[in-house]
Amino acid sequence: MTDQSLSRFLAAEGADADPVETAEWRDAFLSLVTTEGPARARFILDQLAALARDPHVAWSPQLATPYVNTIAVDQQPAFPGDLAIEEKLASLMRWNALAMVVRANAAYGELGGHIASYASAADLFEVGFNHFFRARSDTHGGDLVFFQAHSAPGVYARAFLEGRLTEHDLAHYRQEITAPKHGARGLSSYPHPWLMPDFWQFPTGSMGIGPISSIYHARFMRYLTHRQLLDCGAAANASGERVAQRRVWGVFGDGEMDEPESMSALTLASRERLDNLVWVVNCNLQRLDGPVRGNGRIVDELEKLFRGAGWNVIKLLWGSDWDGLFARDVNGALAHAFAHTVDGQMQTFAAKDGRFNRDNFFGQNEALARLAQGMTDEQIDRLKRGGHDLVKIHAAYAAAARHTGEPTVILAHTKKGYGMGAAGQGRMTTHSQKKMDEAALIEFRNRFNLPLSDEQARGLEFVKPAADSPDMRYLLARREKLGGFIPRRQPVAPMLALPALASYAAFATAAGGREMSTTMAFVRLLGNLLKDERLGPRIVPIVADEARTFGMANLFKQVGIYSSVGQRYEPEDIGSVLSYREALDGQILEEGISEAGAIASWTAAATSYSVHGFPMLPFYIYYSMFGFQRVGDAIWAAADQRARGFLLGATSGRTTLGGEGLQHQDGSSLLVAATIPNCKAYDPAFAGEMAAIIDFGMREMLVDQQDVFYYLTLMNENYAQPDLPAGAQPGVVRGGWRFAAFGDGEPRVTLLGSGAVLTEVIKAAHQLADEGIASEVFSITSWSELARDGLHCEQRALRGEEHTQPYLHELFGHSQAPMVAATDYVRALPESIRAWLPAGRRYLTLGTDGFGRSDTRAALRELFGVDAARIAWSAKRLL
Ligand SMILES: Cc1ncc(C[n+]2csc(CCOP(=O)(O)OP(=O)(O)O)c2C)c(N)n1
Ligand SMILES: [Mg+2]
Repeated sequence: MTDQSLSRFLAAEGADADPVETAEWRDAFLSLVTTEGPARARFILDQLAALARDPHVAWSPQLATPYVNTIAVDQQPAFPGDLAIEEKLASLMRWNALAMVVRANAAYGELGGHIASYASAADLFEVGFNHFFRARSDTHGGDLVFFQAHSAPGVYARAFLEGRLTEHDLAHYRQEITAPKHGARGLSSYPHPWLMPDFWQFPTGSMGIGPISSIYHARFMRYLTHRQLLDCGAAANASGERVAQRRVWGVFGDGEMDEPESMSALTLASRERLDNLVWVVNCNLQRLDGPVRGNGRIVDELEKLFRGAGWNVIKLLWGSDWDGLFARDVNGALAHAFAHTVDGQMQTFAAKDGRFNRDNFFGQNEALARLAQGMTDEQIDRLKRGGHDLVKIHAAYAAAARHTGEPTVILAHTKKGYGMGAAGQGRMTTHSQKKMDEAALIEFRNRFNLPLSDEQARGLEFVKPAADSPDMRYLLARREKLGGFIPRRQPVAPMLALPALASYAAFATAAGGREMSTTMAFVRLLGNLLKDERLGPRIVPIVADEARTFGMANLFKQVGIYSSVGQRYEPEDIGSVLSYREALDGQILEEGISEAGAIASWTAAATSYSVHGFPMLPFYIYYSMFGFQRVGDAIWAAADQRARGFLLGATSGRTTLGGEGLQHQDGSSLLVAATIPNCKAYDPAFAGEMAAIIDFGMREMLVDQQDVFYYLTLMNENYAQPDLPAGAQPGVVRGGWRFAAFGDGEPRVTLLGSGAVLTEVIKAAHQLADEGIASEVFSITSWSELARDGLHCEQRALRGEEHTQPYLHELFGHSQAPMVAATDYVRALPESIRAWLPAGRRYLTLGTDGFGRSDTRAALRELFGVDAARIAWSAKRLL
């Protein structure tokens, strides 16, 4: 600590009972620093701190530091670019981003969009684009950059200057359907890979998903490196150098930090020493409704939180023009004033002009007033916060990139709606402002020196300098140096060679009536796939502290649990064949009790094909109730980024799980899964079906490169597993097949079932046969695939296009017998196919609507009415 910063600190601390004594201590410490150096000073402080922790003293260190920049002026590196050009370019982007939002809303008031957020984040983005964010190229794997979603107009504005988007495209912001009709490219509201598959990589529109996802991506890059699959650059070597480490950058909002997902994995990032991860939190002190912490300071709060979680914290609070003020402020009047200014007040200072700030901030006391002497109101108005100063931002990013051993967060202080003047800067309502009147446009033009006539400004014309201008050449040269344009999503990936079904799943497809649960069968199948020489290493088994529940403990030994530090202890069960084995090249991702973390891991692996050009195949197995219900939004985001992989909802079925009760028994996940367009959801009853679906899915995703993912429910009920008949696979994959006929003569009823409840359906068929009623039984593997097929056929027919009959007609068109369907899920699931059944067939559905409760399977099935007796009874009623 320098003399100056110490005095600032003391000043900020408040009243001092004995200033003379304080000064003696202070002088002693400063002379120690001067004569013995900082290392010795730190040692002495550690000694004193140990003493001070004596319970009688009860000292605990302050985690917050004064409200000043972490990086001292003399530690700032020289700015390695052309400041004037970069500022000019940033101004153009600000304008074009603003113009596209205002134009869209002038034309169609309903389109929405945001101006104020990018206005506050523009400089934070631009320093990244010009100096840090690397694209994937032949020589570098590229950085992963998470852009704040509602600042997307700024990213489009840059792509326009870069020549990747045209003026015509910008004019179609948020008009994705109309744009192609006008020969333009529609620009999605927020980063959506689904909608712009060659552009956006990471969806961040749902707050909190981006932050947690960025952490798990950074960790997944370590996993790939440690398993020697793909070198993503190592952490620092012994001499502290790091060659070409690929980084994950995320620019997020200060309001967004309140999301539980944003915060939940901070300690994972530090525990894993993810120095490949840098977050920039744009502390504009505002969210949508108002201040993030009007009565406190969000920067202090985040500083304490991140520091406590083991992150390197860089505060980027004040711009270069404050340097002189701080230098002259020997008594720490500024730090003291900041320590007593809450964010709500700071926001008011942002919203008001120079005169107001002179009177109300610098006017607080004599010392502050003296500092502001000699400055005009205009100069006071233009005093920049750190996050608007390219030089300071660069210094912070460079320090973050250099930092080893910890992830870094940069807390960047900015003004929301920066430069929007009286129309929006620092205003409570600025977040949702989408209109600017003519005077405000002219003021903005003036404020940023834009090369626009009054008429052009009023007409919201987009600006782009000539291609051969120094500005444009500079812009392109910077990106070329960093490997090309970003964001850019690469949809192509090498194909993976897959083993034949019979080589790894014969035990399931030819089970010969052996008893097992589909969960056991899946675990065995996974174990076999892991042994495949080519595919095996690409598999990522993921669990959230439920591996033992699902009988997967054997995999601990077989493939090991990934640990970035290996295993530093002798496991208690070391002699056992199921020993808990952690290893640097361990394959299982054991995420502990964090479904949010596990699904983020799954997403990182499931998008590796495009993010890294290196396909991986994740299998995340979890309690099905804690999937779509608990982390549904994260799954939705994974679908958006075209994830490829398997989700396994185990211990599924409201009655099959038995004793676990209301909060565990899942009766609805398949229904939610069906709402995700690229999720193929299955409820297989038999091990052979499960294997056939996984086999088909692997080929669809890894060979045919389709952007789909699979959800399979797995059950824990043991029952006899029949052979999968030859030729059944296509029907299994399409969603259903005729399992068998029961009784003598023409079947008088048709019974449908899925999952474990199919066993009840089969029992019912036997009972009916005993009573002389013949039936046929269909195994429905996927209600949602059947419904989708029906809908698809119907739509084609309505449009007058060539169409086929729904597959349901193929399955059920041959008979007029009444139908009864039973599942372990809410009735809406089997109801979803009703519209596409052959005309005239009566159809009754049974299901498990309502809350679960704990009891035996038999009791639960009786209660919900999905047991054999009720199924048989229902069939007879229909007859
Ligand atoms: C999960 C979720 N909840 C709410 C929103 C709506 N929303 C979009 S931006 C925003 C405010 C963001 O504030 P902050 O994170 O501080 O970003 P700023 O615009 O201030 O940079 C809100 C509430 C959302 N996108 N996602
Ligand atoms: Mg904010």
